[in-house]
Amino acid sequence: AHQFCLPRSQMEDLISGVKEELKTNNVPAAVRQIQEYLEKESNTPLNIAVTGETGSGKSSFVNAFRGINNKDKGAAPTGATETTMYVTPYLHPTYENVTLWDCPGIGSPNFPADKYLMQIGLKEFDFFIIMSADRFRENDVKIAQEIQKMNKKFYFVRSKIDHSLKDEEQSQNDFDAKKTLACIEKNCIDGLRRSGIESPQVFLVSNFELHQYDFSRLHDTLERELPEHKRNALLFAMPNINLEIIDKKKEAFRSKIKYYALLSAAVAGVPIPGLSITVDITVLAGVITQYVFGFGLDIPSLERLSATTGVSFNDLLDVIFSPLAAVKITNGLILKVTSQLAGSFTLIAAEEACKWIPVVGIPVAMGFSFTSTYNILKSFLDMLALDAQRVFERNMIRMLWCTKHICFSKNSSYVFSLYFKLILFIYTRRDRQKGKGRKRSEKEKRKKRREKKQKQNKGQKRIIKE
Ligand SMILES: Nc1nc2c(ncn2[C@@H]2O[C@H](COP(=O)(O)OP(=O)(O)OP(=O)(O)O)[C@@H](O)[C@H]2O)c(=O)[nH]1
Ligand SMILES: [Mg+2]
Repeated sequence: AHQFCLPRSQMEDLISGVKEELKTNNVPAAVRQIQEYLEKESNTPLNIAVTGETGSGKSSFVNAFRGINNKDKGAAPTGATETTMYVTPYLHPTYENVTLWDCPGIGSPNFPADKYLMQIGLKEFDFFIIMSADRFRENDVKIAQEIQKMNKKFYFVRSKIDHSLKDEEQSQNDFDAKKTLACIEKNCIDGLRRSGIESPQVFLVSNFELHQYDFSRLHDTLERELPEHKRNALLFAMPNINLEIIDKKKEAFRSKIKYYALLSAAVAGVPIPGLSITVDITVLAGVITQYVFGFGLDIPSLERLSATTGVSFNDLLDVIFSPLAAVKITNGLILKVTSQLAGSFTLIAAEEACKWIPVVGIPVAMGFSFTSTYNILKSFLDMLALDAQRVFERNMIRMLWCTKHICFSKNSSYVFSLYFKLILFIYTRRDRQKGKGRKRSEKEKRKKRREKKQKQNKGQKRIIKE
């Protein structure tokens, strides 16, 4: 299982800092400390260089990894002719600590292979992706050997696999996608071995279908080989290409909940009424915002997803049930939504009351505070992870219609279960149309939910004022 441990001392420093501020009744300073801590947490830099010969799909890979369509405004320019002329950094749209460096093609007159690395500079690259749309050539191997000399890691990515499969299907009578993929991989590996790379790893990828083929294996490998403190940065920047990634994100978030609960308990130990709630709400708002961004459930991420997958934004909103996804999170909203969670407010009220019972009061209040923060965060994490799953399913259903070779990815068994869901969905809809189903149709329900979400978005300003 994925375990990310927070450096204990940092959290201890935060707790003692917050307690100090609260002793002098300086709530804004305490809140600021918490917000700074949360920001710092997602600031580990990760720099990925994408290189390879011209036209191999480097810029398209940079865009795909960032969840951006080649045609979008902020996309790295792509094209059939030599396009990228300078080493260009592209920040991840949600996690600006993650940068993809789009490099020019190796071996063009402007970038001869022997001067290439010197020209692009090694910068602080954590690893290199060496990309080829065909077999890897002398220039790719030269670069790999240079990178190795610098003690850096590199990974070979064979791109445009969708294209290769289509070509093969058109030219072979006994076309078998699985065999073709194995053959392409073997061909690349053999070529690299012959050129002097000892045990090359090759990942087959389509930049237009990251959920397919080897992209998720590439992520697993990177995750294994990256230093521990960088893994989180990579994981959260990853697009939700399968359920496993969503689960990993959830687990990474879950493993931290106890520390926030400890923070909340420590604050409850300061005997000033009302303080604990103010700080708790700040912690909740900050952490839940991290969940929303991590799962790609914020509005800009959903819009980008809609642009790349072709599923309309409203269709995505239809499968999002949590009141905290696809809205701007404010303390007011958190207060409102947590009050609707069964039990949580009773615990918060009990905690406040307990503080005033001499001797036993404070420890009991701390216990209540720990439990309520823990439970609230866990409930929202579960809810948002489920939303992320449903959004992923919604996209997969669309992909089913558009992709031919979907059964050769990690999502294969899942895709079959989706087929069943889809058939079930069609049947229940038919029943309802006949008037045998429930009173209110699914469509109406969805419309209501969407309207509610829009209202919620509009109501934000009012809540802030309050
Ligand atoms: N079918 C398919 N086409 C791709 C894929 N990746 C890139 N392409 C297309 O290949 C062409 C070149 O892609 P780019 O991403 O511009 O390649 P590049 O390596 O950045 O090229 P330079 O900047 O010139 O070095 C574009 O027309 C892309 O749409 C892929 O995985 N599948
Ligand atoms: Mg390019």
